[in-house]
Amino acid sequence: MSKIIGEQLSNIPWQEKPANTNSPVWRYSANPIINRDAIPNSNSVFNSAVVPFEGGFAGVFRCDSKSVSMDIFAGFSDDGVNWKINHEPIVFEGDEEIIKREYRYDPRVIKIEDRYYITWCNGYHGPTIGIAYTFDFKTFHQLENAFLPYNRNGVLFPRKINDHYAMVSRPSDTGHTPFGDIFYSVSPDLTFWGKHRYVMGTVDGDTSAWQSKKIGPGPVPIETDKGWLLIYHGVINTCNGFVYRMGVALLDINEPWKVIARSRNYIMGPETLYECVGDVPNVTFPCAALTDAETGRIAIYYGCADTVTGLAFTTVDELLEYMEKFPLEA
Ligand code: BMA
Repeated sequence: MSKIIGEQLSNIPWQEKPANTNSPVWRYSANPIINRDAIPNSNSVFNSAVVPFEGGFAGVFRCDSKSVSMDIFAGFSDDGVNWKINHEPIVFEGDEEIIKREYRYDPRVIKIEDRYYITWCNGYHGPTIGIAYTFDFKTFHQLENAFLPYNRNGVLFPRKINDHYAMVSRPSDTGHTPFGDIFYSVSPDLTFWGKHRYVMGTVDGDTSAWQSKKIGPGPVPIETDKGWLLIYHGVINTCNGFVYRMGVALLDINEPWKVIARSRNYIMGPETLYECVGDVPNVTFPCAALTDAETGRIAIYYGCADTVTGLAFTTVDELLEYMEKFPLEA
């Protein structure tokens, strides 16, 4: 048995693994949990993030509007399954140059010390990583963008590592980025980021072709007694376009740019109708994970076909055993 290091959260959503499944991750039986019309003006609600908050849960949701403008909205839930999402997007306070909005999408959320931090893909003369904090999910203060454009998928670690805030991200381009590896960066103050280290990249050839085009970090890394569990997305280019699946890696606890283990097989990919059909077909895109230290349970929130939001389950042992069973040799 391996251990998650963190809060005991017996109230996270959970369903037992169905009998006769070979997959280390299994879907919530009533997926999708958030439909595309969850708020009056939404075209789609997907790639969204949640955290424990005041005995229940809070989240930041990517809602593309009916004019197909991409923005992020706060929401609340008692059970992590049924969500009430605000009808208006988050309004940020901060330096007027920085809070100017081009677009915002694919949020991640994490509590570090006394507050909740949100990172997202922020349009500032191209995509980069926006960072903001809130105490109450009502007022939000935006900090400086972490990096120069172009970058996507900025994901904070849930605590400082060697006295520094830490983030994994994926340098990119202005478009749909036909490349992408994961890098690690640190900051003393969440403003100045540096000491950039390469973590891991795509896999050429047919060893692990589902992650041959680009990869990017998904949920906030999960601290375990074996290292940081990183659930990430991997992309293959097919004759019908990109297909997004989920993978898992284990990173060194003090030097997280060092990869201890990584799965050759994907842990979940588009299979159901709501994952294979939508505005962008064949996308499963994880942005959050709730964990329970007591049981090792993990509830993954993921965008489905860029249209709706799904929930899936696994455990720390399932993921570690799967990496051992199907290892990607360095
Ligand atoms: C990526 C991001 C995600 C999206 C995915 C599939 O580049 O834009 O928001 O889910 O493409 O379209």
